Amino acid sequence: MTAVHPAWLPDDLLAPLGSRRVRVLGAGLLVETVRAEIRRAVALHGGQLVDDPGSADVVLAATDDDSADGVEEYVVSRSGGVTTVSGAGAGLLHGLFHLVRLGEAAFGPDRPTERHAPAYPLRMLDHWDNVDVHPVMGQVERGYSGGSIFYADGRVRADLSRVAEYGRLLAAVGINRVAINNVNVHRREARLLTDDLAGVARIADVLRPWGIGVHLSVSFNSPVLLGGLATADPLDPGVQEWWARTTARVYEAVPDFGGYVVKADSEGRPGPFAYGRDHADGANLLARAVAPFGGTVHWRAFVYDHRQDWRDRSTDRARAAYDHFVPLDGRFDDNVVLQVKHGPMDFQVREPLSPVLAAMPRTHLAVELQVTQEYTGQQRHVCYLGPAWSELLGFRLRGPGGATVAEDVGGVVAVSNVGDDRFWTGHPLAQANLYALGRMAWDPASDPATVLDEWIAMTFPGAAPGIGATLHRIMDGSWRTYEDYTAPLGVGFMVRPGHHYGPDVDGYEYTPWGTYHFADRDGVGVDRSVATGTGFAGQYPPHWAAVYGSVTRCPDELLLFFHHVPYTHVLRSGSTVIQHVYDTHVEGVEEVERMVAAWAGTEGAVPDDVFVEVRERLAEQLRSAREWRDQLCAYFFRKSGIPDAKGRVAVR
Ligand code: GCV
Repeated sequence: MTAVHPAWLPDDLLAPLGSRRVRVLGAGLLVETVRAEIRRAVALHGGQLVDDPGSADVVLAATDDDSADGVEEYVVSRSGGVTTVSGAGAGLLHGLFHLVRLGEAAFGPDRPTERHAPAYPLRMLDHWDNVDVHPVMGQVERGYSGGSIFYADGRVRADLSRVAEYGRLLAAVGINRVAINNVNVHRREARLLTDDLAGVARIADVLRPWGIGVHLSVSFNSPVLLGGLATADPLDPGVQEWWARTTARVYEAVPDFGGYVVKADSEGRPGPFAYGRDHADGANLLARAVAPFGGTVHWRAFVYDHRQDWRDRSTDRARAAYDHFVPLDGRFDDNVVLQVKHGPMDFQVREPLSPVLAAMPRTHLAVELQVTQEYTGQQRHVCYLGPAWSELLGFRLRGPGGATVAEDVGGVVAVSNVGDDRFWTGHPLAQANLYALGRMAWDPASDPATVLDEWIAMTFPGAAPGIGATLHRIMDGSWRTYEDYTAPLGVGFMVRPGHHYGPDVDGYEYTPWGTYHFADRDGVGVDRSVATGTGFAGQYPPHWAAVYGSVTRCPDELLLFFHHVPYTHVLRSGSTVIQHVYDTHVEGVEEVERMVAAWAGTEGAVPDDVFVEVRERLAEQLRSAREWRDQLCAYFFRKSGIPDAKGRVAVR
């Protein structure tokens, strides 16, 4: 078996630190992790772990006793030829990885003192891993990187060394929590809460030294499913007592357990609606069970009617989260975090921001992102998502001059893209998305292009000159390229139902899951204006309600999300809708052709295994992009009867 890929922590990267004389001061679990990292680095690169204060080139000093809950900030300074990092708790660990990132630059001339602190205490990954292999979804739901790193053969893995390596990678980018099972909690996975606590505790033991806390997704129906109760009604004293008792046992096994993640009344999962209760009743039930132990409940706002009738034009999936949750603002307990998908739909390549993110000032909110590329090429396509996340985290949902989304929320949660694949993420370049997620959750104002360069420099430290620029060229614009050759102008969901890979313009159009484009012979798009449509545009604060509600002011990239327009409608760009479809699809494929050619030029300059793996995946990306182009262009030509003004698109 080939060794697991080191991702952004290859041994070579430790050379600047590992070749020096390093002193580590302090005691405790996380300081021991720092010491072990230094031992590893100096053993590889000829340096030394020293005790003598006079002989150290580098000092890593714990400023307080450490704990996973501790303050995470750190300070780096350089004077008199000595680089010093100090931090309490996980801060020292983050500071260590900051030195690794800086490389030789950390040991140059004296530097001004730098202070670093995360934007949020909550920087979390949700794993959609099943303990068993699900007959339809496989072991990792929407996973494109092999099986689970946590479970094998129907139980928590006996050998968790891969999880320890994962913890190290996550600590190096600043992630501090993971939820270790699928939010779609099936019967077997539900039992993690009760029968398999020893396994959960072992995972927590392995991640704790990396400053990472463990959370569990639980079924709202657990009292019935696991406890044999007749009801899971949140207002039933027996149910409350069951959760309190069960939770106390969890904390006995895992004293620093993070809390529960819940998907309720969503896509068939059980929830409070069955008992005539609302989501605040449901969330507070669990919040009160974890509160005595300092735990948190992550309650997902992904609630919509997945059994709607496509003939009914008044039901709009986009409205659902706001309609369900905004009236509950102020009713959630203090240890509830409402976890809101970034868009009102479902992780499409382009969506507006969810209006919920600006509408619940009395509720703790976290924005949920998707690192796993369900709708963005399933890790067969290069699609670097840093620019998309940067755009949405920096978006001023309350209007110009208002707070950014990053300022409005209290944390970032993202669905992980990792599996037991040798490269961790299937596509080797998809590692950059996990890296960027961690870095941007730490500092949402990070420039995604800089983060990309950082990832390239760390992952390919020995690459020949110029290779970094080539990789940058391939990856930096790849999200917009993906958008170009797939669904146009914000319309979304033109994917094959079920697995969601590849084009199918009408795939979801007549299903119970929602209706997405309403294309007919005259035009395309969903009217979500207040005046004539579903009214969704009116859920935004006044500035964006006015912009999105206006067919002339709405940004091009979201036009079809908010309006139904003729194919001849002239966009703000000056192009017509139909010509835009042709242009972006033709140009998107041309861009993928350039990506393929650029990658060919890296042969011999990046490791062979990475070269071959990426080359094969790019070949599939090109095939798939052409398929998207041909289907989309043919579909809209047939609907509109208007040919490509530039004559490039075949009339089929
Ligand atoms: C875990 C989408 C995905 C589902 C996922 C769901 C969710 O609908 O296709 O696989 O379920 O989102 O976020 O809960």
